[in-house]
Amino acid sequence: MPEHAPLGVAVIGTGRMGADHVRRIQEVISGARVTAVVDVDAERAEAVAARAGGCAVHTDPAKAMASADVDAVLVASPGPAHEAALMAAFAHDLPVLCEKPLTPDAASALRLVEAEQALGRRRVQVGFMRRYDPEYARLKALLETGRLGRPLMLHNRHRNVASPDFFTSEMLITDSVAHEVDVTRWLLGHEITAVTVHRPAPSAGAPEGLADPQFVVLETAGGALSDVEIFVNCGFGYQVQAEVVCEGGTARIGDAHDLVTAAAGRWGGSIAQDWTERFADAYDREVQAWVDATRRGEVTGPGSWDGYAAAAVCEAGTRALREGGRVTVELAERPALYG
Ligand code: NAD
Ligand code: ISE
Repeated sequence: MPEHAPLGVAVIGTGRMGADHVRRIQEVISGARVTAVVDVDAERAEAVAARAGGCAVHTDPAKAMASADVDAVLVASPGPAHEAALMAAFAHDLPVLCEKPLTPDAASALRLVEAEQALGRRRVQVGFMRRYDPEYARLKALLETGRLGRPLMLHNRHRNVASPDFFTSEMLITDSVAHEVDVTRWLLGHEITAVTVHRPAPSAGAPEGLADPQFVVLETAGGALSDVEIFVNCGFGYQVQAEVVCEGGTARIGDAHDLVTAAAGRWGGSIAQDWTERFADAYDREVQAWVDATRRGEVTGPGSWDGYAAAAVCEAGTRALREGGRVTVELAERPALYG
């Protein structure tokens, strides 16, 4: 890639997230352009390419990666397809932004960590976009000052309006709580060592057989506890909130993300309806940071190790959900490549 040329990006998977990332690269951020889109559904890819002003369309990720105008890859296919896409990107020596989860299970995530190590340098940023959300970033910066003292507890609430048809009870953990797993590791600065999952009586608003809501308790190596209310059929809105309780005070985010009005004897605002609205800024900052770092020849942000650690914690979580009780997290040794 010539020094000042925009980064040519192949976007793999043109569903909800992939199409939004294509729009973001073409219309919102700087320093990159979409040179190829890939989807097993050719018609969907064609439609997204047309809306993006035209680019190459493929159904095979490896074919797109072989193109001379593809400098980097954004993976937004479903989790089970990520391992093959990342292995192909490694084979073509291309940097990658991979939507969460890195992969849906710990064994495949560890294979990617090992393959990246064999390359001898980091190539992957994982799409844990909450690290780029201005509210979460302020919370992290405050904790880093040490002004509130040592964090003791982190309380998280994660609510979605409704779950998609294919959602299973395990996916509340692997697809949704995966975000709080990353947030807990990042904010508290320690690995998660054990998981317990409580199952309140399911909501009448949840599909038959879905264990929704769940209450997940994460234990960390530093001794702090992190709890997560996950409720994916709450019906009323998309809410993500976090409160850290420290020795010398508390800090809380996610209460009001919008305009508050007062009129006719009432006050209030609106609640976002999904992640594309609540985390719009975070996705923009995430993709811009990835493009900027890639153009400098660097990899920043959450990486393969973070994706693997989250997968290992989620695996312990799904076992705790199935079998009950407290399940310890089995984590490989952290390779030097990941600091
Ligand atoms: P989606 O089902 O809307 O889109 C997935 C697309 O990938 C579909 O068009 C499908 O045809 C295509 N696809 C399937 N297998 C493929 C393959 N092997 N190669 C190329 N394309 C393939 O899904 P989505 O909601 O856009 O989710 C995509 C990814 O984004 C998932 O990893 C999901 O967990 C993640 N996600 C992240 C967030 C977030 O907040 N960061 C939110 C939603 C989804
Ligand atoms: C979805 O895949 C996401 O990543 C969203 O951020 C999360 O809120 C939702 O629960 C997941 O299904």
